[in-house]
Amino acid sequence: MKVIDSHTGGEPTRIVVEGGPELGSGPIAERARVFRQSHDRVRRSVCNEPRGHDAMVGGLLCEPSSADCECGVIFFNNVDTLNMCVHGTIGLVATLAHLGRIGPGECGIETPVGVVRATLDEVGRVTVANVPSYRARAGVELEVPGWGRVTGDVAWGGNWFFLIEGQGPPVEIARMKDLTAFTVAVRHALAAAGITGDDGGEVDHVEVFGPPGDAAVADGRNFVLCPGEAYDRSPCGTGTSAKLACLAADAKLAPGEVWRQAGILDSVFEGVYEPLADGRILPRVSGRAWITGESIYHFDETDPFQYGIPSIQTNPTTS
Ligand code: PYC
Repeated sequence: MKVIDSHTGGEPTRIVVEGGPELGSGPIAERARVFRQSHDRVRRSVCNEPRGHDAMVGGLLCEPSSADCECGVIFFNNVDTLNMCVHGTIGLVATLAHLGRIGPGECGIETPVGVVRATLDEVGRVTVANVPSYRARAGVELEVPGWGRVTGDVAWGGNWFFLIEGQGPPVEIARMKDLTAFTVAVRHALAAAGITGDDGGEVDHVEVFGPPGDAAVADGRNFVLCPGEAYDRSPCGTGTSAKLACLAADAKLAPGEVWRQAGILDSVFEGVYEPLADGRILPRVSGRAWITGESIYHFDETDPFQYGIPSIQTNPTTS
């Protein structure tokens, strides 16, 4: 198996470019189901220790089923497959450029939740026209054991998010452990209260917003808990899309106006949106990825951890 590593605003992406499992030629959503059901050891081999770590996001490069796409991709992390991943799509585009498969311009990428279109510019910046996004519920009140009452919005940006403004620990990297404990507790409380996306999907990303470190470069800073217990080192592109949907719904950002979303490391994604006729928005999120390495993986029958160490999730955190 051959993989190419990159990072987007600090968040790693590892694309499997050769030696992945055979998943057939159906739509990527169907192939993602087969991957999840029958090839979980590939996910573990790529993302979990000893080759990976909890923050790693993997992507399996696939042939597209739709003629207007350059490729398909199935993203996954240390615990499961992901519906969509914008930082990973930016990493995928950098990887395809590194391989000489694309140059500057636009390409279509098929994901389990729809086709996204990515544009690579001459200096390596990538803009992803993400899947249509929307706010499903506003002002949801939640009792979070150990933290009290928390109010937030449920929104879709390619994954389901619970967005919280100005509550919980300060959004600063020095408070990363507290932010993780808070957001894990929020996610458990969402599940316990039966709060899901409006398609019944788990709200498995929790996003907390605070003021930017430097208002000259960003409009806000976020902390995003991903499925599992790792936080996104980047500003999270699906999370930025969910934020744009909430800003649009509250009439706080006009179509085409730029929102500069900093992540917890102060790397910045820029987002704009276009309103769609059905009330949803089309978000466009821009950022940059850098290639960090290439590897060939070896699988030794005598190695008890050839397919990775299963990740252990801790109990609900209440403080
Ligand atoms: O950028 O969309 C994103 C993302 C999702 C999970 C980690 N990054």
